[in-house]
Amino acid sequence: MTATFETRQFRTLFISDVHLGSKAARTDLLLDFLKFHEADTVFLVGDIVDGWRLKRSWFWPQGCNDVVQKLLRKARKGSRIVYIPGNHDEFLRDFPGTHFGGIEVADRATYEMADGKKYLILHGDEFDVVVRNARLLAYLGDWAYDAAIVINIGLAAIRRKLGMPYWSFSAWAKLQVKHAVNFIGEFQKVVADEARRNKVDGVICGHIHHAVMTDIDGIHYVNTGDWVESCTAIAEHHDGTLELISWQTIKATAELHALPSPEIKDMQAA
Ligand SMILES: [Mn+2]
Repeated sequence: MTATFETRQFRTLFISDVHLGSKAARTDLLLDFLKFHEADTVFLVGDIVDGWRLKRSWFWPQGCNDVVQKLLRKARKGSRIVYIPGNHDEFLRDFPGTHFGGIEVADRATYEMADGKKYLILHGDEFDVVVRNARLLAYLGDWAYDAAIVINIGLAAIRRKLGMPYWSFSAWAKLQVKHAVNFIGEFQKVVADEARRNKVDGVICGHIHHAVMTDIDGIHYVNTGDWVESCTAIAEHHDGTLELISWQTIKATAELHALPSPEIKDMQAA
């Protein structure tokens, strides 16, 4: 049985890590989410399309088209849609500032919420190298940190030209199960540091498939999560308040309540 929902209207929606083209993408849930959630602006915070997976073997079921159509339709109906590429859809990084079908492509963005607070919006993979080599870089200092980020971006571009896949943080962190929590904490700290350096109040990113809204030393760190496992998004209300929406949980709960009660079932059976 399908539960029905009231459509919710937001100022902004933030979605990342859909991985269209990978078998794990929950296009059914995302379509459903997009149906019941409207916004003036939609930020796609990277890894929407899994270019690396598609390169290995083409997998593009109807659900993927439906998601793309739904987003293009939102753009046609007047939503501003900004696509910030991640490491899995880095083919789009060659096209910053371009538009396709009403969707803007940008490397990263600074965005002001309705309450005047400024947020840095980025995917987050550029900090992988710092997370992996945190101790070494802390020892070497600021110059090494900056150099490491530049080298990481350069190497990723070369690997991309050579057709080599990007190293995946989330896959790697999962392999290091025992330490995964530390890696996530380190990633969050590094991204919050970047926000601080950019003199903004907060940061919204994706990449590590770990949705959360938390304060890290005075910076509001927000992660959109993913549509592979957790099926989460961040929404900004018209007063600037942010909400973490766990669509999978909301849907499961609603469907549980939508089930006919045992008495009704008995009556139907009779
Ligand atoms: Mn990523």
